[in-house]
Amino acid sequence: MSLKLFNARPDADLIIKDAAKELKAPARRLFGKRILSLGGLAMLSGCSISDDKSVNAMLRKISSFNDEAQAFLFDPNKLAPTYPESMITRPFPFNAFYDIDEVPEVDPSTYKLTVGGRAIGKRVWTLDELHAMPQESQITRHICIEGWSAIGKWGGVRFARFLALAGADTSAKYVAFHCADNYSTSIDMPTALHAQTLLTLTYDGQILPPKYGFPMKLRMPTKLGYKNPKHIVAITVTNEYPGGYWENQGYNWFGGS
Ligand SMILES: Nc1nc2c(c(=O)[nH]1)N[C@H]1C(S)=C(S)[C@@H](COP(=O)(O)O)O[C@H]1N2
Ligand SMILES: [Mo]
Repeated sequence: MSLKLFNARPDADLIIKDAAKELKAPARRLFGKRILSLGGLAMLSGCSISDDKSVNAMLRKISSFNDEAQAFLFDPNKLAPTYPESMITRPFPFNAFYDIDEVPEVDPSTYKLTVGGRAIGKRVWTLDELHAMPQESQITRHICIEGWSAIGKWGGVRFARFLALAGADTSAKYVAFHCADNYSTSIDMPTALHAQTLLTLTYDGQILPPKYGFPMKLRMPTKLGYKNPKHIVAITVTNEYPGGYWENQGYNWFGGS
């Protein structure tokens, strides 16, 4: 690695911009103040930047460093802001990796939620059983990485309570979700146990409509939109990194908001 090489890259500014996107403030400010150069970045990550493959490897490394930093900075006791009813965004936006006319139809009479992996409690749940549990609601802001945010009201079961009844090993690292539309995502255990993480069954006081994830959406105001799975059919508690639909395509895994 020579400094000449770093400076020779005509796309150095673009690479630094990409890397900056992967980092959250205050690390991002180091770029703004020009304290971190492309060369400095390569040295920090221990990667060479001689070709595009190694640049990608470096960006991936920064992203996983970012996951660890975010996990470290996550305060399990800090609550995300909540809002009054008057601030609810109407109509609330729909988003998925397909158009609204392709929203999956889940049959509530045959639907079952399964829990797998590191859990020794109840493993199969019907919707009636989930509705019979104590319900909470929250009015919070959903932030999508595609550049929009909206305030909505979701109601359901506190996920920490659900995990306790499922006998989940809460010392495990990850909780993974598989959805009826084949979407998937996974979260860290501290976020799974956060007080505002709800297994939601309703939207704005009504049964969750198909477009918002019937029969259930895991709602986390501490995480970006793509980490909030809709149409969940299976939950797995695991120590093996599960990834996810967007995460496998390069979205940051921790995805805090
Ligand atoms: N099953 C499933 N869950 C999903 C998605 C998806 O495509 N399928 N998209 C995610 C993204 S990127 C966003 S922004 C939100 C959108 O939720 P909404 O339609 O309720 O606004 O759902 C998230 N959960
Ligand atoms: Mo999103």
